[in-house]
Amino acid sequence: MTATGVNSWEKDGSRVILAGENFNVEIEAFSDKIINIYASRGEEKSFSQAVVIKPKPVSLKVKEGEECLSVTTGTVKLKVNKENFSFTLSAEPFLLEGKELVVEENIKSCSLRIREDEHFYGLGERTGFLDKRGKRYTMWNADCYRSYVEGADLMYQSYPFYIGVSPTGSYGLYFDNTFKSFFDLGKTHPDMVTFGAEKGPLNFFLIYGPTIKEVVEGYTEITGRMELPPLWALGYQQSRYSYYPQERVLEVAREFRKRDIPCDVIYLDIHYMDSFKVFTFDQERFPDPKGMIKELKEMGFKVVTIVDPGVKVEGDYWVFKEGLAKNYFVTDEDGLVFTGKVWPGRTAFPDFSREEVRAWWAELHREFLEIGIAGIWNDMNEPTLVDTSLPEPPISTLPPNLVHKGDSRPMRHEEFHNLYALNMALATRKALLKFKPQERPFILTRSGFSGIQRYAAIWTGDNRSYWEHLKMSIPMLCNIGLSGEPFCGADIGGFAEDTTEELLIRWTQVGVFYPFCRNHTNLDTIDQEPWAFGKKAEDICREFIKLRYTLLPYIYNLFYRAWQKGTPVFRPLVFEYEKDENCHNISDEFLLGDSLLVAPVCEPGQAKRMVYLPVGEWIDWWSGELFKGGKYYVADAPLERIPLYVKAGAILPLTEPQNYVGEKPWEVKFLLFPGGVRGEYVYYEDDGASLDYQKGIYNLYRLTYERSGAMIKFTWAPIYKGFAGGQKVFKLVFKGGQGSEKVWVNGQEVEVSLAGKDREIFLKA
Ligand code: MIG
Repeated sequence: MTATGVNSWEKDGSRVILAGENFNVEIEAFSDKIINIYASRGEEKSFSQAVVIKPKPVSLKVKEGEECLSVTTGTVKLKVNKENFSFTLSAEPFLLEGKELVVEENIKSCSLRIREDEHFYGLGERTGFLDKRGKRYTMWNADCYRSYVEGADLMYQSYPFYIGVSPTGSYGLYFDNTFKSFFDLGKTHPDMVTFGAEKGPLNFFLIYGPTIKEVVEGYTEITGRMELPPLWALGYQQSRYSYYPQERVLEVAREFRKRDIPCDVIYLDIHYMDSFKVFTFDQERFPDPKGMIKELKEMGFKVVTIVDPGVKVEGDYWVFKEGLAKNYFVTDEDGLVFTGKVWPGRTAFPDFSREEVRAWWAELHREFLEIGIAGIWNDMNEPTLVDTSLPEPPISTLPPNLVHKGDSRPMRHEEFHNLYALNMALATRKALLKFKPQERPFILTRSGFSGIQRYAAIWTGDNRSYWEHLKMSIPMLCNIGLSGEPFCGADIGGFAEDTTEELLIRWTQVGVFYPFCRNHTNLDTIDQEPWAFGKKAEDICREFIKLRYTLLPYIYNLFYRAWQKGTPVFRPLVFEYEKDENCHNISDEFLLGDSLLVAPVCEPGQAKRMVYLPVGEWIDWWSGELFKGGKYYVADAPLERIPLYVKAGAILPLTEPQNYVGEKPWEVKFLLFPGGVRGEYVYYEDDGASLDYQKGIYNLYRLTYERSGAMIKFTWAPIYKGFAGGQKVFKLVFKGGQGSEKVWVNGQEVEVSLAGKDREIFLKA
């Protein structure tokens, strides 16, 4: 508790400054739901690079009482106790009630009282279950290869953001501090959240919902949203550490086509390089990368190469020479270039905090991008040091006192550490936009910080081929999605150690629903391609990978929503059903969008599992059977099936599977699953590749569905037309089996009796 109180206050438009004895607190409204709180001893307020929000003109109203000062935006009210600087946050006319918050005397941390019925989500990439209550986490990017288990603290990425959910409404808290920080969500004091950092400002945003959806929307207003990915990046992707030589890469690609397994991307891991020197090719292993890429392109494959930040220290290696000559590497306090060991041995680290270094790094991609490399994969960018000449090499990072010169002011590594990967991604994005100005950039990164969604997709690093890790990927990806990064996935099959036939099947069945869908494995592990375990596994994997391609229009539309509102693609049930107590900690089921519920099998030998279906009606994807929600069921899950349900009333845009995106134009058909009473779907369509959509070159259609008794009314209407190259005629399929008697389309009766059969009609664009 703090001794200091509010001595005076002053209002300036959307800001109120409360002056205390020992510190001031500035309250600034960025919108009627987004409030920034900054405690200082008078320093100038600034935000980290994660923050991109522009304040909307909101005028704060202040009322002074005997003991309290109330500050309101109209929607959110902060009551400040003048005695001790404690706040009570509430929102009217919504429910958020009495969230008490105390700025600690040291102004390094802050505490909030936890409600008994409160649950916590977000915090990005974290191990463990969905609800983070009772846990403590440190925000400090680190390679967690060895510690990747349930109790792991440090992970590759940091998102100092959580969502508190209780029956009185949801709120979010984003702590804008890039130093090592912590969140204690009721671990040390069961009824208190405490967050803070040793260094850096106590500067945070409170985001009012009242729904989780609106909190995420607010959070991504603060930290930004992803743009649309190129469609091919939503296809199935194949990787290994490492496919080489060149002939092996081609052979893997040919296998996919020969075996009729769709695949869009193949990855080149570190062995393509000459002595692990970035921006080089090993001449023996890859004598003709350009020819290889061309041949792959003819088969419909894209190539993504790994690029690590560490630049090998070697006198006549041009990247090192240039970087050294231009002073582009991170140095110590005396200005000496820092070197540490990674794959190439001694390496120097580009100082991505500076625009000129990012521009240089971008330029280094020229040749790679000119020979047709489609996307870039950034790894080891925590950044990680590992002396690979040692048997059990210790993993570490750059020392805290190194110097980053920065664009506006210098920073020590302790401040820039968590932003290193973000800025490397920014540099990489610059490269892609420079050398492929007509194309949407694709970047995959291992490390990141809040805001990384603006530049890159992420994968969850070096998981293991364990059933536990298959299971863990679900809450982990759910929470990453809630933390503003929709484009995420885990290595399908597991990275470290050997996978098994059954695990690969089960993992592929889940992985085809990951927003980012890539199979990847470690050096020296057994093969893990979909055909690696013989016909049975191959047939099942093929069927599921094809299912992903069938679902691509639906998945792509979820990315459209992510672009618009920051809405996650891969969602926990609680995202859609936050009032349903049963959903608060479901970690072994998830939703893809709002219409598909997936209940994976995460244990060997299991052919049935318990499934919770939330309120409403659900249709079994495989059998068409209708289930009442709000209940638990025992679902059949033989090896070739994963329990999968469609929300009744849903409209899903699907297409025929193909070998790769763009092989043929999509022929989207809408599947309407009657049930429930109404449904609405907005369909988004564009060219899937260029940046034209940002200029309004896309189409939007609205489809609605209403059922009363035996009557179904359906409407179809364009709501925006800006893209002439769109599909001309769509098929609409009413799934039968629900026994409706009459179907009307745009006011015209088209069919009597659906009972038991599907009925197709055509919709003109
Ligand atoms: O551990 O580049 O997480 O996906 O295959 C070594 C080699 C460094 C770590 C990445 C992994 C990648 C591997 N890398």
